[in-house]
Amino acid sequence: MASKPVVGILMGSDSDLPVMEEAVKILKLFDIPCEVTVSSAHRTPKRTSDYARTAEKRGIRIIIAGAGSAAHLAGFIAAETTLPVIGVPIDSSPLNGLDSLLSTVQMPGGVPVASMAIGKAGAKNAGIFAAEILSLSDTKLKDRLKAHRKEMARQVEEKAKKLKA
Ligand code: RP5
Repeated sequence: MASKPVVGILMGSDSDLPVMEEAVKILKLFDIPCEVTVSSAHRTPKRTSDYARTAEKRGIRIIIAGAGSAAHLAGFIAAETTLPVIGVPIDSSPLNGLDSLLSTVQMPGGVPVASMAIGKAGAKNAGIFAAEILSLSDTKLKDRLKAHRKEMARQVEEKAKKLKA
């Protein structure tokens, strides 16, 4: 039987999936069970609110929310829960995500959203950041995160060697 999800990934539209898949990939890499769903702050506000209000009771420990344009999804969710909320600004608009970045990062004091970078890099980092939070109470996960960093460094060294040759 699959373990219960501890990270909830939400996105404002299914068109955000190609970006948000980067977060899913990372969580899978670290064997962190997650659930993925679509819910919009403006198209389905009740569904989004219900999700945020029930997440903690269902065992979710961190929520990752990705949205584009006037991206209020992460802030909307953060308003309904004290779970850590990680926002991913999606580059789906004519402004290439600058609008989403500002909407996500500029939360008024009192209700935080941890904003990542725009687009795929941000979604990837959202997955890693969620893993880092969970690793505070999971030493095996912390070791795996350290090994992941080492592997990244090894790959850079390898590329540098090839360039030199
Ligand atoms: C936002 O509007 C979504 O998060 C998406 O990035 C953008 C476009 O949505 P669709 O029109 O593709 O459904 O709410």
